[in-house]
Amino acid sequence: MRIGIVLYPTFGGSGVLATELGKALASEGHEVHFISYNQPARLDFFSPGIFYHEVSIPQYPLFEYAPYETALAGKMVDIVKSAHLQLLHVHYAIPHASAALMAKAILALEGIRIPVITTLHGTDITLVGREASYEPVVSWSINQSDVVTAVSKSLKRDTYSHFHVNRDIEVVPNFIDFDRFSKKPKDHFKKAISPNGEKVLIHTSNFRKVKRVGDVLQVFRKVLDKMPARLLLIGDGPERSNIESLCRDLQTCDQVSFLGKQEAIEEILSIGDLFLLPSQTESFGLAALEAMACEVPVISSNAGGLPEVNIEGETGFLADVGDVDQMAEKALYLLQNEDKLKQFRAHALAQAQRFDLNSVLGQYVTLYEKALAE
Ligand code: GMT
Repeated sequence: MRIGIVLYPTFGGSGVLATELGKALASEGHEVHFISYNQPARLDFFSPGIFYHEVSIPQYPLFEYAPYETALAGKMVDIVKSAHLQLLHVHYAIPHASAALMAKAILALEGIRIPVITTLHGTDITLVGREASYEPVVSWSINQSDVVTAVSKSLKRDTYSHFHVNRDIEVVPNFIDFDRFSKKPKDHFKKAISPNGEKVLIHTSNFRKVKRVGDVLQVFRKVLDKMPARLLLIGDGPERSNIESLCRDLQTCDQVSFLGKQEAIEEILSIGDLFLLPSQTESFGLAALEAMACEVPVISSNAGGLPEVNIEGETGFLADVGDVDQMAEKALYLLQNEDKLKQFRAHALAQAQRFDLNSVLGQYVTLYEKALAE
């Protein structure tokens, strides 16, 4: 198949997922054309069968806000025609779905049929998409897409409850590539981070408010009150300076390392004992899945799709959003009990294996075939 993938090029979950999906499709022999405003973060190599098309947005003095959606739709029209694409798979509804539908309508006038598959990822539904000025366009583009997928049952439910949607939504979960994400022997690194065998807690995110990174620090403070430990914070974003200042207020700075954006996350996860994800909302929680694939149990909130990924009392524990006491109590329960920790590590890996890339890839391909057949 010749597939166009429209995505955000940043380190965010939807962009990472879309890039990995495209790479996997290409390795199965499909021709994949990525369309975005920048080179996607994990697409920095050459591979036959993978193409990247940059959307450039012409500037004009009249524009206070450059019309990205128009430029994106125009680019899609161009690439569908020149590369003879058979379908467009857009990741994150805003503005990718409506731009794809605009391209589809333009192409229809020329007798070209191009199905649009829209994957809803999370904040496009639970947060920003609900804004009154976006909602009608998001509802319309979900209803008009040929196939719509959501990354969890929870996100599917949220879509029906927040939007005027009257069509089927398929649940296709996030996936993990075990060729990359598995526990690596990194003893030298562990020794450098925790020379006296301190337990290592890890959090990864884009440091937006929705991730509640402050809760990560609060939980860590409570753990530190009972035992020596280290906290590794991976990622960067708007809340970073607030978190640094909270780190000073809580007197945890000597035990916390801000690692910034990291490419080889699996190597860092390999030295982890516990992963913290206390998000306000989380449609799936790809970061938790990546940790579990590296045999790291998870303490998370019970928001959104997290209970579908992190199984209470098996792969980790869940608590209400903001309940840092409960999260710290459960963290200590595991960190102070070697046998339990070992058992939870094994369960975390087994649960991650249910989201193996190879099985989820097949689900997308089946949906592509269905869209092409209609
Ligand atoms: O929250 C992020 O890290 C970014 C966001 C995105 O769309 O780029 O991630 C969302 O999509 C991921 C991939 O499907 C999910 O695993 C995340 O749970 C989801 N984030 C939220 O719902 C907050």
